[in-house]
Amino acid sequence: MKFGLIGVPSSAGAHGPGQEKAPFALRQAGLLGALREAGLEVEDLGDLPVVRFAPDRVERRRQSQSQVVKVARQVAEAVARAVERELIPIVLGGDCTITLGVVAGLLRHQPDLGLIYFDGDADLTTPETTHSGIFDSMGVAHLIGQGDPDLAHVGPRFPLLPQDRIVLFGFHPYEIEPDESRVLEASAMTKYPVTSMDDRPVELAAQARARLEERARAVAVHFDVDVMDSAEIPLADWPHYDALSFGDAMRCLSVFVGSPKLAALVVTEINPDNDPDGLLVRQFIDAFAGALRPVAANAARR
Ligand SMILES: [Mn+2]
Repeated sequence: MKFGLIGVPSSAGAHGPGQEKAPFALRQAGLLGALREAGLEVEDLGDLPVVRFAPDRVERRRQSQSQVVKVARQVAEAVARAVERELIPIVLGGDCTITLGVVAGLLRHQPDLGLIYFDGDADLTTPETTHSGIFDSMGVAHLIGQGDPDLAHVGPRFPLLPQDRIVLFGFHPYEIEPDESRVLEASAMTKYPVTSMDDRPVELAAQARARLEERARAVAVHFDVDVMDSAEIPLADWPHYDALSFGDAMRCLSVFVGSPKLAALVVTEINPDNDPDGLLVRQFIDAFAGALRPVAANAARR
């Protein structure tokens, strides 16, 4: 069991620039060494081309659509190549739309795929319902076949995922727009809003993982750092308050990546501009490598 690290320095689908700097900041602060020290065998597959956010004055409700689609296609290629070599991709974003590319790439080899969407948002807006036109808040909508046809068709099938193969974990209801809320209520996705967790998020993470493992042969994990409380670790591009604590989020992450069916891990929404002295990124790397330590133990047992 070996991992392939892929950097996606893109803020094409973001609310503003900054996230394109994350792979460099994580590498610079020693991510690779920390993962290896945690016992993981990791091959560095390098970074895709840098794509920096630019406002789109023409397509106001589909901001930078062609760039977002292009990046997702490149991610799908890189992920598929890694899987061909039997590496489990660890993908460093970049904004959340890169997960569409990760899923598209994984599906080429494993159609029986489930996704844990560990995120402070449900990302269910579409160009029809959006106020911003920013694709970063539309990822899940496109996974289930809604929204922009080009983006929803980046993979080998449409829709990319059946709704019952998606678990939304950690989204905050106060971040959900009324139109999203209607989609969410009617949907067959498994939902764990952060407001339902009380003092047992880790127990619920295990339950969520088990429910998905029952349905799918492989499990991809999307981890948006905005699922963590910005009052505690303000790394996310778009701050979220009243969210999971840093510690609880890392314990949940550890449960998710501990799945014997782990197919890929995506980390999104780190904006190094929020961390000028680099201290938060280093703190993040320590905790992140710690969360992945059990994966190394699993690998040794395989
Ligand atoms: Mn988010």
